[in-house]
Amino acid sequence: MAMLDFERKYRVRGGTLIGGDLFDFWVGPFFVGFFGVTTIFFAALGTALIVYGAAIGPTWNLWQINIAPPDLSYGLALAPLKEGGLWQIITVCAIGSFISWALREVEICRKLGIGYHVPFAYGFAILAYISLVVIRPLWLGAWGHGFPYGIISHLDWVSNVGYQYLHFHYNPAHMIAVSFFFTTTFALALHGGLVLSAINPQRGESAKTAEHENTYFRDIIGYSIGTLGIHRLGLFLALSASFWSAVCIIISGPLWTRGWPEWWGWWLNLPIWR
Ligand code: UQ2
Repeated sequence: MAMLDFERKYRVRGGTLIGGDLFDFWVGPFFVGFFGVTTIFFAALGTALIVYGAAIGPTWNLWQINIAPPDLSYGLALAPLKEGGLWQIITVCAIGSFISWALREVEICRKLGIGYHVPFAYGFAILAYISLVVIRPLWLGAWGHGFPYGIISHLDWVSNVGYQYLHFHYNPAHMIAVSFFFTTTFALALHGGLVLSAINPQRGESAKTAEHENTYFRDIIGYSIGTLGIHRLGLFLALSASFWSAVCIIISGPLWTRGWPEWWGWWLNLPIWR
């Protein structure tokens, strides 16, 4: 079906989660919807507060601008604006706009009659962010455990938190997450390479099909996961990377306070070595 015919077919009322027909329209190519409005609202307010935070800060150097969470002494209380209160409101705006965006994705899925895979996947990214700035700080009893909003400052935070556990690469959940990140890039490289090899032919040659793709991998490793399967695998690998990233940071502090290398003592202490 041509795109213009399809537009007429799917640009219809309905599928909204809230508000009925209110905001059920498009602006150019963009669907608006109730959650399009709330996305714009939270994103605009959050961005304005970041710029305000930069304005009252010591630098306009893009790399050095920093909006820090409250001092640990504030615990889980609201802090004054210039003492981390800005960070707290910006965090609410970020979560508000991320979740609004996810719900707008859901409304578009409903209009199209497709599955919720995209918002479901995006939800894992939201989960990873919320793990860092809400779940772990709550569990540790202070918003000051959230990460600071700044290009260099958030890198420093990651480095400092890593060294706090002596050697973060010994965190078993971190190991699993990293392995999933690498496997994801490996799978996408295989998939991108395979698809281009088949359907991006040289001038004068004809495009090949899935049979060629299947045959390539059957010939080389005796197994092809299939055209649908590779996308299922890709989604699983990517979601697993986000999931284990969230696990690895949430357990650091709430469930394990010593160096991660020491965690492997359970292995050295197995009775089979004696
Ligand atoms: C495949 C297939 C595709 C692909 C790829 C494979 C025709 C177009 C990349 C090969 C992938 C395999 C064998 C799985 C590799 C496993 C891991 C954990 C990386 O068979 O079907 O469709 O793109």
